[in-house]
Amino acid sequence: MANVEILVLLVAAALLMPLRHTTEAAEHVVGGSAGWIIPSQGDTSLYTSFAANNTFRLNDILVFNFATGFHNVVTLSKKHYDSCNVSEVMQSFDTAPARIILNRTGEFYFACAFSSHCSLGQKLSIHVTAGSSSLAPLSPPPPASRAAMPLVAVTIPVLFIAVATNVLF
Ligand SMILES: *[C@@H]1O[C@H](CO)[C@@H](O)[C@H](O)[C@H]1NC(C)=O
Ligand SMILES: *[C@@H]1O[C@H](CO)[C@@H](O)[C@H](O)[C@H]1NC(C)=O
Ligand SMILES: *[C@@H]1O[C@H](CO)[C@@H](O)[C@H](O)[C@H]1NC(C)=O
Ligand SMILES: [Cu+2]
Repeated sequence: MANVEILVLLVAAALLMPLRHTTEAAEHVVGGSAGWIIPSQGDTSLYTSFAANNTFRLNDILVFNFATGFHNVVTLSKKHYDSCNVSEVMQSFDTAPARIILNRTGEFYFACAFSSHCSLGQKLSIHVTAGSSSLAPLSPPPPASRAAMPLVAVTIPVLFIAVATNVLF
């Protein structure tokens, strides 16, 4: 009898595991270990490749690490982002680390408003998608590495159910 109860608990835990996984907001550290800097001459695609390498979902968090007082983070319109015009900003984050919640879908345009830093490549544009999980129907087809996750999430509960069924019947 006790064994059956333990199995039921295991099945319940296995079913809840993927749920918790998919509702967690991801944190993205902008520029990785380099942080939020003026990219070096040989690495001007630092932030475009960072944007390309990440999937940003609603309520994910961007973390900008920089030297407070030497850089900042501002949000801009697309027009001002494209021309690196930082005279009119939407929001300004002046203290590091700046943690910005991606609280809507669509494009976000970030730059540093310190003199000429934006034109030197300290700018980042990202696209935020609605799907908060890889199982969401609206999200684009997941890349191969992500596709493994739902498979594991489905396989584990199925395994437990199979074990439980064998014991019960
Ligand atoms: C993005 O991925 C490419 C290819 O894997 C890698 O060379 C590059 O360093 C990555 N860039 C960042 C900012 O993570
Ligand atoms: C920058 O944007 C402001 C506000 O929209 C505008 O008045 C100014 O002319 C722009 N500067 C340049 C160099 O385009
Ligand atoms: C997102 O958060 C910012 C503050 O960081 C706020 O100004 C903005 O109105 C919020 N947008 C939505 C859609 O809630
Ligand atoms: Cu800067």
